[in-house]
Amino acid sequence: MPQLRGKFAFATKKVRIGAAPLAVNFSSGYDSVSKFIKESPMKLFYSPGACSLAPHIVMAELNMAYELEAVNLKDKTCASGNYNMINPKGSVPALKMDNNEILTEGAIISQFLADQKNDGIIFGKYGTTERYRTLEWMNYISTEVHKNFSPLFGLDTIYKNAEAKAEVKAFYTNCLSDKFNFLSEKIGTNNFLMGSQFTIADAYLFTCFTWTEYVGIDLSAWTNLTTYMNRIYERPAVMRALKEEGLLK
Ligand SMILES: N[C@@H](CCC(=O)N[C@@H](CS)C(=O)NCC(=O)O)C(=O)O
Repeated sequence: MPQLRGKFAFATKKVRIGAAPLAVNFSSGYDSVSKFIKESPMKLFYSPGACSLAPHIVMAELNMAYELEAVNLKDKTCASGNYNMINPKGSVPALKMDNNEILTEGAIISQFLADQKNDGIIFGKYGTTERYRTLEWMNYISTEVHKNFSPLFGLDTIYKNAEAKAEVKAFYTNCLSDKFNFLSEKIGTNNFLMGSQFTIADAYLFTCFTWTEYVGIDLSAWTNLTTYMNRIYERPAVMRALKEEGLLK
């Protein structure tokens, strides 16, 4: 498994790949998603190694034209200025769609991106069981895996008391270990979460697994999961996304 660098500081670099000046339309306008006026490539606001890596991988897998803009999550700045003006939630990812509206929530951004191609490969087509099974995974990863990592990232800043810090760390590490046991059993010897086909759910789970070393969880305790991780690392689109975020040595 390649060593990742950057240590997911969620943050500091300002990278812009072919970024055009941003003209943001702040209306939510979710109902007008289908009425795109193709103006400029979509732009993903990301922080290196953060959960924004998942939709970044999806864009690379789909081989779509896209731009990237790094966000400093500590001071909420990016090349376009005050990130809170772009995404008032203050978190990454955010996607500037090609009608200039902003879409947030990583799990939804990935679905939106896959639906642009709508070939049913990395996300099942509307009405298929595959689509809802993939969504079932997306929801599980978002609520049970991703969000149980979050407290581990803030330990040093939140807890000054070493004992409290250790207790919280043990609690969330155990919690994640339970999820990893379940995932290991479900993945088994399959190539991906959905069996033989890589989907948007794998992009998301892979992203979460890249955080294990940083939070001190040894993923090698789950052989199925390290095999799964290595398989995903080898995908050209994944390597591309990691390189674009400056995470590959
Ligand atoms: N509900 C959001 C949460 C995204 C999230 O947790 N982003 C983290 C990075 S992985 C973040 O931006 N944290 C900094 C902050 O919220 O200030 C989603 O699922 O997209």
